[in-house]
Amino acid sequence: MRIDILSLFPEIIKSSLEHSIIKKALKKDLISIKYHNIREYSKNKQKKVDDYQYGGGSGMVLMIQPIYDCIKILKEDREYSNIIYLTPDGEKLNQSSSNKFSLSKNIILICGHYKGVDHRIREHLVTHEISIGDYVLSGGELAAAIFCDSIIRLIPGVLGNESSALTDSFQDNRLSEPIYTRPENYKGLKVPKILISGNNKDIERWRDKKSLERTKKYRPDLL
Ligand code: 6GU
Repeated sequence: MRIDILSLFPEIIKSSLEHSIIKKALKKDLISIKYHNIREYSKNKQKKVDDYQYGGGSGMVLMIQPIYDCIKILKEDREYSNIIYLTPDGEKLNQSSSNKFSLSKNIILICGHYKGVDHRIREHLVTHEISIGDYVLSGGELAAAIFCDSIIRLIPGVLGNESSALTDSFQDNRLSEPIYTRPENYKGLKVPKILISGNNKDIERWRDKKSLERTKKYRPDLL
């Protein structure tokens, strides 16, 4: 998979995707991420990328020209099935849409800033508008990093143990069960006995029960 990210502040995203699992996926060439600073595509002498909005109103709007040109150049070299604009008024990302996006070959991500982008970009260039939740961030960069992390870890070969993504919370619309590691007893705080019993069937049943209990308690909307 190749991901091209258009942003005014690519460093914010880059630094979030240079560690741990994602770093390994990059090293193994399971994915490549290219960063494009929108400002570098501006044809304006002062490298201006934003302007006031037509009709009046506060806040600057990202102009269409730099984003249009950058996408045009990228499209000359390969096809993109998903051109995604990250925006709080987009469709909310969830595990099911992450699974779908993780199957893409090439993705373009557009990070808005200030008031947002000229709406013609959304009307004519973008295929999906994605939000990461009902709250507003200063820009799309952190949302882009979250989007990338959530889909990259689902690409086969990225996680060491293939099954570990399948047992994540949300994969079957359930929260995951509680997990523990050594020591068995820490200052009197004990690990549930069943997990040390060695009885795999009982452990499986216990995990299933706990997962359901936690979902009922914290996210009944999932059931
Ligand atoms: Cl994708 N962008 C911004 N700026 N704020 C958000 C968001 C995205 N998702 C939730 N809040």
